[in-house]
Amino acid sequence: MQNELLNKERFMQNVKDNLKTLYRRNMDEANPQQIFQAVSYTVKDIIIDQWLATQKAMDEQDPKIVYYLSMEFLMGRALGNNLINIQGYKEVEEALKDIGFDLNVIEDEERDWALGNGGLGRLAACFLDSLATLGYPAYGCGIRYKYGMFRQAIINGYQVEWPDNWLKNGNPFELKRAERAKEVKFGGYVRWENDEHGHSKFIHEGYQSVLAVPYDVPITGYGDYNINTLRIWDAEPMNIFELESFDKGDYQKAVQEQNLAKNLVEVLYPNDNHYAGKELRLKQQYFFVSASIQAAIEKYKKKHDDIRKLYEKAVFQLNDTHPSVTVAELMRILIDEEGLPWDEAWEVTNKTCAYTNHTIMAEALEKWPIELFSRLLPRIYQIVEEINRRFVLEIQKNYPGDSKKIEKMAIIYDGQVKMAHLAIAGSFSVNGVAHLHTEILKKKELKDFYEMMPLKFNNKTNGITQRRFLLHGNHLLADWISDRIGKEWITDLTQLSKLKVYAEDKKAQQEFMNIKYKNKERVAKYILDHNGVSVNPRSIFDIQVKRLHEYKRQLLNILHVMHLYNVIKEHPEMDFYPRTFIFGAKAAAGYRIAKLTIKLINAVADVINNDKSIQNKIKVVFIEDYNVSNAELLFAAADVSEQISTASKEASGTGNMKFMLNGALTIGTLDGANVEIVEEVGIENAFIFGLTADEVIQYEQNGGYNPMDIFNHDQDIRKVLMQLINGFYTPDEPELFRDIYNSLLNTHSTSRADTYFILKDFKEYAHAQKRVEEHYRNQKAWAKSAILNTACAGKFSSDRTIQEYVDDIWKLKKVVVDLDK
Ligand code: DL6
Repeated sequence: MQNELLNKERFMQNVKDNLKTLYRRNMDEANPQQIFQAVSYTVKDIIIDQWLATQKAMDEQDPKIVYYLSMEFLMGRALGNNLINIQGYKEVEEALKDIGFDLNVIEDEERDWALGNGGLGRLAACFLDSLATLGYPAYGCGIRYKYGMFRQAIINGYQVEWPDNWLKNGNPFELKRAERAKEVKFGGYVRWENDEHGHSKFIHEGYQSVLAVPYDVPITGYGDYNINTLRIWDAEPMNIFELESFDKGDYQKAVQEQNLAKNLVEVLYPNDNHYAGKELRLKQQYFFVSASIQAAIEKYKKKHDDIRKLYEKAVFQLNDTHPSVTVAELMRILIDEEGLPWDEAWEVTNKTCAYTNHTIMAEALEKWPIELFSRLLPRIYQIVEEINRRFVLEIQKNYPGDSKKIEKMAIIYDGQVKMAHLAIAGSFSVNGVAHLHTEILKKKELKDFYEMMPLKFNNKTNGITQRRFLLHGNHLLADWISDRIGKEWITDLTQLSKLKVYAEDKKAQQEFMNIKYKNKERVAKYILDHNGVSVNPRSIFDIQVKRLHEYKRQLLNILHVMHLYNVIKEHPEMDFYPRTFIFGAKAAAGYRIAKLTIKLINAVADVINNDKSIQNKIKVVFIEDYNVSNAELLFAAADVSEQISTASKEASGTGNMKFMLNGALTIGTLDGANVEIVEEVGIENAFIFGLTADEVIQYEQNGGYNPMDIFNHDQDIRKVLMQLINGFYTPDEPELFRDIYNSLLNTHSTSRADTYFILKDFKEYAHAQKRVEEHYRNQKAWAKSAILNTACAGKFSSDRTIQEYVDDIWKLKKVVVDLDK
């Protein structure tokens, strides 16, 4: 076996032994789920020594550690990824094949670890993979939600949400660390008391507690792998066995604490780029932040006496504002528990916290009513008040007499606690996630902060891990690449540029397109099995998979499909290259217009897919329950990558990078990281259209534009829009899509008509789609562009992103692990 820790015979023997101890079964009696569990435990056994060795090396070398604090880690499945990273995938695949099992089928037995919504959570997962691969000491800190991102079913064209009971069969990779549990307190009141030395001391009383219990999950790096840890916190009642409290008549409190623990980690909030303001969400935030910071400080104090130097050994990266209560929690511990004076505590906090902004969408900005915040976290609120008082003084010093600045920048204002402002004030670094996004933060969204503290601001363009999204997701292409340029790309993605010489090589072009074809066949089979729709792998696979959000403009895509259908119906003789439009998206459960858009896509699919007269020229497919695992298949099979957000709205995007890596050509706006993708691959190898970010911002500042002008003058668009309200797609309910129609044209709603400039960009989008078709007809030209997309994707590895975080923000040193020690 490639990995010397893996010996085929021993591995299979261990699988058999595990089957016996876990299920009292022999191999020939076991079902795929049982095999999955037994194989996973065997892999864990292999990993565990290296995990121990990494921990030991960390203890000895005492490096600075990054704690990546995130409400979301969208990990996907672990088994395949671990096998890839310990370099044993093919060997285990063979070993299982020898006894009649297909590793793919076994992998399908694992439920996705869907502890995240979309881009932000998946980025965190990619970062963990890169940190381990590069050998940097890191902990991911998050929540062990009992139910992750809901499972989506499509019933009668509508999204239906099912609970994601991902832990139903147990999680073979996790380790419960009960001995590391921490108490987290909510509610109550605070008072001050003088201690025996006359120092005033803070007393918190009447609170409810929960016990935060960590579950550790190994994060394998690739190759000479380090094993880092993802620590996800579960909640248990503090006093479950303390009958004493019943004796005191405190039955009520005991029950409340049990309920608190039960509810706290029950479910992930399914909102992406949208803040719902729920009390439980703030509880979740404080819960995992408090437990994680307590654990980090405990670890630091094992080896160090001087808490004022915490920042030399720890950095807390705040993944968006969700964990920004870290700033105040750290202050609390430093002041109340470690006895530091305010100024010293503030200096330590400021040198230890760093904040990443992931969105400019106003509705995603977290702000909590003072009433709720102070009731739930009374001591934390006091600290935030004091941080705010001092921050406002600083603003006044910088801008004497300018009350507008205070209005715009204060942490507490208008009855609300503004979490982004707290994060910025308390951090030494503030970064955006793509060049354009960071510029918009500096020039617009966070302009005042940037002007007052320019040195804090920096950009870190996102990245993705090639181990999951090429090596695991696209075996055929991965092998083809390795045959041509060797395997270094697996840990150094810039090596892909060596593929450029193949872009015009006829044989290479053919092989590349053949691989794409095979991957398309795989997806065609998936679609037939799951949707009952037969699609032609020779058609252009045009894919838009991401969360459903108005700004991502799935609506633009489907309106254009409706337009194409009209054109084909009107001109049946027209030469039209067959196209399969594939969508995959979950809508937040309460996001009405997004859910209606899903229904529209499915209604259009029903009509078009069943219209024999168009001879299969268009097929429309909605992939149910889009998730990390089926995403891997889709990226590998895409010809066209739809990245069509309203310019300025998508902070970065990471799906765009995954498609590019797999040789898809982008049709997109100059938004987020699309800008950098085009810089790398050349505009001639992508299809760029639409308003620029500056133009969008300009329109927004002038109150928008009038979509009625377009409706009145453009017959194609008018026809499509009328089909939304004349029952063309839903004859039984002609009014079904009225709200979508209204959102584009009208008037009835309080928000601007066509907020996301769909009609404004429609014509250019349709034109760009024509260019796609023309380009695809020239298979050589297309193959050249496709190879170049893969060859130019080197920049978009999360290894590069992590190295930039390390160099500019975290200042970490690699841990050297010696397995023989
Ligand atoms: O940075 C990761 C990812 C970006 O690629 C997406 O463009 C952005 O929309 C997403 N942001 C969020 C914000 N959620 N909240 N809050 O998911 O981050």
